[in-house]
Amino acid sequence: MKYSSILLLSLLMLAQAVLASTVEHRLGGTAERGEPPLACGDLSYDDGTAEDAIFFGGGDAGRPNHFLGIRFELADFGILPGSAEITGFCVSNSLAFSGGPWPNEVFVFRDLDGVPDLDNPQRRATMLTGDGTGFFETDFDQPWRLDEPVFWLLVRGDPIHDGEDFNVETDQSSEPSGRSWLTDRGIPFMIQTEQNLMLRANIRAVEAAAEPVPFLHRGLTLLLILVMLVVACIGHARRFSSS
Ligand SMILES: [Ca+2]
Repeated sequence: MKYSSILLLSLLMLAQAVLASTVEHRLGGTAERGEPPLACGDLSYDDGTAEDAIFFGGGDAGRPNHFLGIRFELADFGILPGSAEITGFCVSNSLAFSGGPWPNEVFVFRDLDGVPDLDNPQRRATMLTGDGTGFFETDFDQPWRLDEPVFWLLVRGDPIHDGEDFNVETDQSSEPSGRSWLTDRGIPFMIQTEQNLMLRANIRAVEAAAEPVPFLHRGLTLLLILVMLVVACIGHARRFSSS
């Protein structure tokens, strides 16, 4: 193995170790179970029951380089790009924690070479979770058409929630889907989580637009009508002259 490869591998292992030390799990005596299973959402990678929750040590919901969420692949659900639009989301809220609920900002992003296009959020809305009162569900102001095979749904730090806590529940009883990601230092330090984050997308089918009548067809139709009128006039004139 080349020196540069060893260095890169070492840096990645160090990054994961540092991140693992800062990302904490919230279960352990303080949580009470609410209303499982999660009975909302159209696209999901979780089994509907939360075993745990993740946060970043507390008070980091105002920091944009802290985010966690899911990379949805439409092919996983047999959906063709352009045939559906995301209308909103739903998120698990079955575990109650002291101090909750907390407002967190949820964003929809395009995929840009395998990572979220953070500079161009497509949709956003605020969620409120952490008190275990049942799932939270909301619609975006406008739906967003899913024209590409992948999109991201992320809970991301935003200055409007400065000082608030992150709180995203996790399914740890089913196999990791490989679609859940998190970071506390931006895109270069994103890692896949073993837990399936319990954030779900709500979608609906896009109705096919009516086929516009081509201009050429309209022209031919008008020409045909004109010819029929001329023929009718000529026939009428002949009958009139012969009578
Ligand atoms: Ca579970």
